[in-house]
Amino acid sequence: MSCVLFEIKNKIAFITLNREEKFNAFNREMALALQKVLDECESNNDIRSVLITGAGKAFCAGQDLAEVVDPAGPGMKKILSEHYNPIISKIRKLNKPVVAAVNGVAAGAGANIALCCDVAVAAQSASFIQAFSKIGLIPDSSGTFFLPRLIGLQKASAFMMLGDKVSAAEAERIGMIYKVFSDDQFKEESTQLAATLASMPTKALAFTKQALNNSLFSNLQDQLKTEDNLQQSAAATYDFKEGVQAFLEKRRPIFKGN
Ligand code: LHQ
Repeated sequence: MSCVLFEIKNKIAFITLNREEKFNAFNREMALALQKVLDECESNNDIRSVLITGAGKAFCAGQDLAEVVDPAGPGMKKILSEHYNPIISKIRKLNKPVVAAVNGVAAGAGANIALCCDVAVAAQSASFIQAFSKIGLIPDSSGTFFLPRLIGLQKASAFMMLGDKVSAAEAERIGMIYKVFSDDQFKEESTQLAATLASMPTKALAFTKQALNNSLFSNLQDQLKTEDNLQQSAAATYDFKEGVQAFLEKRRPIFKGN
């Protein structure tokens, strides 16, 4: 069985981290397989939203710690540069919305991969742990970039230094994630969210993502220019014409993603 499952259905790419017995911890094989399917999501025009989840009880327990001490393993140097950093860059650059559907515990790099997605939702029983300090590491996989921006420096510092377990409800309350769904409804609700995103004007969402990426480091004047440029591109799409036409005709728009 493959360590990353990939299925395209109704314009949604479903990616499932699939090392259930290891709580979907990343080894090299899984990290490279995830990169491969993210590339497919980028290039395949039939895909209009992406949903990442975990098989079984956990979302992802971060790095497989057995691999770190395995003399035949990739070694510390490659783990960030060849595994996690390309995954984060691919998700942030992906020209479609990416939903993290956090079905269970998300620890270490697993938590931070979820938090770099465009929309992170969690099941009521899920939790988030910045597990790094407990093993003498620093938070990586973009955690030090996104977490303080999501929840502020104080809570980010405390969670990262203490390695607290943050419940899904708390994560929602403090703005770490978008929403919590009950365990019963989680699969259905997170799929519905991905379906809604897949029905929206895909190019406008990609330009929105580009503008948000830029906003993380720009000043107001630069950001206004970025919005201006991207808005010209959005206004040139079919979906923009359809959206305006549908409004004027008092009907629901049918977006095609181009
Ligand atoms: C695991 C793991 C795991 C292997 C659960 N590895 N087997 C970057 C730079 C370079 C190197 C290092 O890494 C990184 C990035 C990182 O992600 S560092 C952080 C790595 N992750 C952790 O430190 C988390 C370790 N895991 C845990 O703290 C717990 O397992 C959590 C809180 C995730 C879940 O706790 P429980 O619900 O009590 O489950 P469990 O501990 O019993 O785990 C279930 C199974 O999964 C168990 O296997 P077993 O055969 O005993 O049933 C664990 O050994 C295995 N597992 N995490 N990271």
